[in-house]
Amino acid sequence: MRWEVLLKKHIYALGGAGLLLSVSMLALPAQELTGELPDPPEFSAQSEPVFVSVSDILEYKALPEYNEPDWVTSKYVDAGTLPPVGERLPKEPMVYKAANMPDGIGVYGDTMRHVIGGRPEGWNYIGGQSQGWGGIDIGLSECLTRTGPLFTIKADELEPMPNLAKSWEWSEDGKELTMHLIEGAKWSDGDPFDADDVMFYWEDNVLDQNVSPLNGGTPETFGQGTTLEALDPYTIKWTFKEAFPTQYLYAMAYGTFCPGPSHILKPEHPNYSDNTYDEYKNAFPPEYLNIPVMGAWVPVEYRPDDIIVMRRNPYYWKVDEQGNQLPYLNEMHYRLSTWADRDVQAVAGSGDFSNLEQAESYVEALRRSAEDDAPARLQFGARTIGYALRMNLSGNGWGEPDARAQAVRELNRDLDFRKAVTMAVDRQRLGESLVRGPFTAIYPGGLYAGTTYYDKDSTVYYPYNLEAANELLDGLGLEDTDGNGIRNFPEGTANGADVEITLLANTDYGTDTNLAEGVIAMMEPLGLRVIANFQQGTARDDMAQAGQFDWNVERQGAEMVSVVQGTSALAPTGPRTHPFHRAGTDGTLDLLPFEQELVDTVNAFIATSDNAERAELMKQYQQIFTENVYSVGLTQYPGALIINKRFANIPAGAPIFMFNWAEDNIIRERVYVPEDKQASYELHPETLPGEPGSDGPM
Ligand code: BQZ
Repeated sequence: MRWEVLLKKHIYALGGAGLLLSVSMLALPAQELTGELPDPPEFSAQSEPVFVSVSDILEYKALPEYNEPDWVTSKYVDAGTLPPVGERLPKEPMVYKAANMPDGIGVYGDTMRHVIGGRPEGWNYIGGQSQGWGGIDIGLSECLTRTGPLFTIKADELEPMPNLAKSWEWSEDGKELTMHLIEGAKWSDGDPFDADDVMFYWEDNVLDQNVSPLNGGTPETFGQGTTLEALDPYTIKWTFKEAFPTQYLYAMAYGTFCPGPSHILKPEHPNYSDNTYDEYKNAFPPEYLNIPVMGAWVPVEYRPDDIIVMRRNPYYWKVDEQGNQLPYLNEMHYRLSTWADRDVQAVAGSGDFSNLEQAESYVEALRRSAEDDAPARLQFGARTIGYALRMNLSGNGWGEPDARAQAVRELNRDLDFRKAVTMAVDRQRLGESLVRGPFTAIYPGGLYAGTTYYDKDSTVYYPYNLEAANELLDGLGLEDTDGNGIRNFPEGTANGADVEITLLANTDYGTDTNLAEGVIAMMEPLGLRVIANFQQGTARDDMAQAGQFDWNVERQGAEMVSVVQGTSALAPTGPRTHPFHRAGTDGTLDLLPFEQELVDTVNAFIATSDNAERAELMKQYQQIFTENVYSVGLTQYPGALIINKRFANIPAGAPIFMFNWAEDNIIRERVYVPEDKQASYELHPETLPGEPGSDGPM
């Protein structure tokens, strides 16, 4: 109790006269400002993955015979409204090996009931629309390679798994990569999947500056000057500037190389129609049902603010070793609610799946799932959920800042300013404000403790130190000239106004706004007025992408966990690859010197596959990042997968987030419910998707 009261008292004092106090502690040497980073509290993941090779999981092979649910044969094939399963499958389907399935070959039936907090904008993923997240886009979109399940792969064999690209080979000099697409696979409406779909995504969406594909695929995501061409309907060839940039195979996975149905989208694209780019992006609203997909389930019903229902894809191109066409589950539900409700419904058993990721819900979820009659099991993974305060570092116009915002950008670009902010963040208190117990760790920023490339000795930590923080701001000449407790810009900057900073955060998550409110409160003793700009998910994402923020509190991506996934986002390696520093109005990046070092380090990492060299490069990255407070780490904690106990084939140790989210990691197409446990939740039993754009299932 004592320190809290103390702190409270201390703050008020500082708030009023703080500026005076700090004068006396001038010239504290820099190294005095750093300190020993406390180790994260002991917290062992509840189950370990079974580490295997990619070839233990799957292969591409023609099988003597194929099967499907009996009702598909009797109601559709025999009725002549659907070709026999053998004709619907590719020459060599992807075959999942039974030995790698935790519970073996499955049976058909049942539904997985997801609850999500997002709302679908429409089905044009490559045109930039979100489908509501929570596993919808992950389930609909199949990509050239796959990385979600890589948490089970032996570290020394780590490489993206084949998917739509079933094999590839590098040229002698490593500058060319020839990829072989799965042959004879079809979209869920029976239209052939081939290089046309790949090239439409690349040429008319990634390379087209007027289109921003969802999840941020840009030309630089695959390397400056990289080209892609189709050699024939099932062969594509990449040409890179550097040799053997195996790194880009990760970028060919979810979310940056997942082709869309060109036979449906191309006619709507401005290059092939009179449509505007906006009309192209919005050409397939959520009401448009049966959009062709390569994924296992197709949307057949949409009730706004209520539910999206999906039915099994009759042309899905993956089977088990007995030739049973996947998926095993006939239906997927996505109830449109909130992310917090997802946890509640999963532990209550009225929902089937949740990524427990909001620390505020942990205690209740743990309590409920510990009861004997709990419908769901909960398994914690490693600490891969992390939040940071990110400052917009563009000084040359990204997001078209006004005079006030431009002045804030200049402060953001000042190391002493960022140091002051990070030292005013009391991470212990911030973590405990979310949840007590061994969950949250003191996170200074950069790569996460406990992850592959993390090195503690390379991590610079500026402990909580309000006095020194105020002193640094004094040193920047930010005086409270009008005595209202808020520092002012120096004369000639933003009319000497109060230093006011807007803070963007996502209202879809309590954790995001709680942390943001914590930051706002902790900046007050510094004499900085931080103003909440809390936005709903999609609006927040759009503002963040467009650079319309001074600061934002954000849950970080996979690049901070695995480094190898999303690598190009670790530094501004291209004009539109980085989350908080993108090109200004003149298209150039005004990088700070240490940022250039980070870019060079990341590019060197991409250009080598030598593990020792890579580990060394990431130590340099961590040192430069944390020493320069590239972003202000707020907290880091483990997430937990909540899954209903009736489901089988859930891999042990599946993290909710590593290379991708659990909706990908658990390989849902091979998840099943044993016959005796099946429930009757199907809303459209024994139906298949209808014609693209038609109402409801067939
Ligand atoms: C998981 C994920 C699956 C996006 C989204 C959402 C968007 C972001 C992020 C997570 C949700 C869930 O995260 O929180 O548990 O189901 O969907 O896609 O936050 O607003 O833009 O990056 O993945």
